[in-house]
Amino acid sequence: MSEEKKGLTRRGLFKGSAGIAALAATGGTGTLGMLATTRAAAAAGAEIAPGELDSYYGFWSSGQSGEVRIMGVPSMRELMRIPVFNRCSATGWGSTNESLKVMTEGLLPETKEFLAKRGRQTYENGDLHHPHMSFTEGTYDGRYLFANDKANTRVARIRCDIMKTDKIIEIPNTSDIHGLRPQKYPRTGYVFANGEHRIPLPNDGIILDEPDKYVSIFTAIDGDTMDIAWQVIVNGNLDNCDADYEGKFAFSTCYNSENGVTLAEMTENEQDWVVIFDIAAIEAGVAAGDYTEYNGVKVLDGRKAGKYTQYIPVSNSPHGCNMAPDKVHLCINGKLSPTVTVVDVTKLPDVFAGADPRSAVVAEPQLGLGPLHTAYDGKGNAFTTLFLDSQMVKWNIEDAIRAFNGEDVDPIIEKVDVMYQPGHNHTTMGETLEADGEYLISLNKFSKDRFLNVGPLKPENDQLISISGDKMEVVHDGPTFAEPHDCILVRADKVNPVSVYDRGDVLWEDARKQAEADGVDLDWGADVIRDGNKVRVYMHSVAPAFSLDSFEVNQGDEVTVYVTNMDEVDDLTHGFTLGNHGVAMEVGPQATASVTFTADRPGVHWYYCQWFCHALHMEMRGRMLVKPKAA
Ligand code: CUK
Ligand code: CUA
Repeated sequence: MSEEKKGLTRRGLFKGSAGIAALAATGGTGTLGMLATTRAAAAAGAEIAPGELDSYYGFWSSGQSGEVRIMGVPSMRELMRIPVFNRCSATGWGSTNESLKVMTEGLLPETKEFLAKRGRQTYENGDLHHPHMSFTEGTYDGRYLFANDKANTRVARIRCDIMKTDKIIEIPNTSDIHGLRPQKYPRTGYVFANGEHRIPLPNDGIILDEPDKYVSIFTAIDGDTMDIAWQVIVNGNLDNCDADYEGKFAFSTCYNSENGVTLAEMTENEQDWVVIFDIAAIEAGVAAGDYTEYNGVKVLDGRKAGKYTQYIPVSNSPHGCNMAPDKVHLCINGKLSPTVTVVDVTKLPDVFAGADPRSAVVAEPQLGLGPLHTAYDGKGNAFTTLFLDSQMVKWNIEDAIRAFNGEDVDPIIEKVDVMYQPGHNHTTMGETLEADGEYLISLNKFSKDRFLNVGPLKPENDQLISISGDKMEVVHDGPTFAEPHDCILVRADKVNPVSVYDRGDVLWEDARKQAEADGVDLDWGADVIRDGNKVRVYMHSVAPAFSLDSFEVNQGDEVTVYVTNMDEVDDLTHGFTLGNHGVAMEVGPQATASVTFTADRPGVHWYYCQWFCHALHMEMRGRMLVKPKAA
């Protein structure tokens, strides 16, 4: 990667006051009255000029919006949105046959039935909290992103070559997938997913208001096939999770050890747990048949501490669960307690061998009010969000251990105000062995007065903090719509998407098979095939025209339109929108997309290309002629 791409050139240029003066003189502001953050951004190299590329990809969750967003960091420019659990008017996600296949094939049979009764093929919403990239040997490998849907108990996979979702599976036996992390070593491998809310197993109505019989389930998904490898029943509600750098353990924070159903019951105990999963022991248990099968999944019982699970007591209601890139320390964020509990994962084999679970705790610094999540700079320091204090606290892990051992040291290095109420934070490459300590993101739940008032519903505020110097410096404020919980910051050279699709892509293999069966050329077709009351329309597009400028069907026909974009040019996306039928889809260069609908409205209906592709883009259109049924 070039120095330019990494942003080092600018960083070098603008470091120090001389650089800032130079920027003020040449930046066209006319005065020296630059905003404090602009000046700080320039000083930190966080300002990216027009045409310059960012040094990191940011993959942002969008919470209840159900999508993943790609950001450029440090510019904080939003580059793209990847529809996942939501529907998308621009791309047709949720209405094309290709996207519906992804959205429906992994649903449980009873869910399909439930939705079909409501005239739907899939859910229309999702609550996506945790997007994380696949790993090889402890660092990002650029293959996939995985993400959870808390609302409808699903896990999705996004292909990073084309930045589209290619698999969505519903997780049986559990309710509301929350925490999600990929296995870091030797590779992903497993994707670990926490079922947050406790339900009866099976949840068939036999057990209702008997909360002591509810269970929570930890799921391991095979990231290559997106099949469920195994599940483990645990005690308490699972919240967030992570994995170690040796492929031995996974961890989950666990609240509600009281097994309560009301807030008062759930927060009654002084202590909750972090659950430790021994991966090799669980695999051996599966091989030995020590499981019960529910919905075709092998479910092991880890409710009692034993060979599969251990429970390390921590303060009531912990939240974030973050493995440090030093390969040793796991931070459990206190939430209701002002502490972070530091577990030394090298001591976990002793715990499984019978040592006191608390013997693995090596530090418990008091950091401030409402610690939710922790990120790392790869230099021994940790950064923890303080939700209630609206602060980011930088602290040193070794100093925290020394203080825990009775030495008179303060592990806290610095606190900086963020606006306001931060949830997740994330550092550049911070959840990998290549943590580089350049930038830190604070995803703040409230923006209050930071932006123009847009009514009662305010945006969130994502702040970028430079951490490469001695002092933390907030260098950017950025509003975001509902609701980033989590993000990852990936060095740009780790991600290498294509610009033009491969005609051999599996995405349209169903279309390819149907075209073959119809004796039609999917690539260059201009054909209308009638098959009873089913009509298949094949057309291709080369700017600025579709290969069919009209086709005729009968009222009541079930029509499938296949559009193949034969342009081979970067960024030359066409589309197909059929007026008054709720049909619109993106067709990328060298891609095929298809959509099926009933032609129930007699008359003339125009279809047009909805991505501005050419000087004659407005002329890129045609007519569907629908012959009325004989009266
Ligand atoms: S959770 Cu939202 S701030 Cu779903 Cu990772 Cu902590
Ligand atoms: Cu093709 Cu616009």
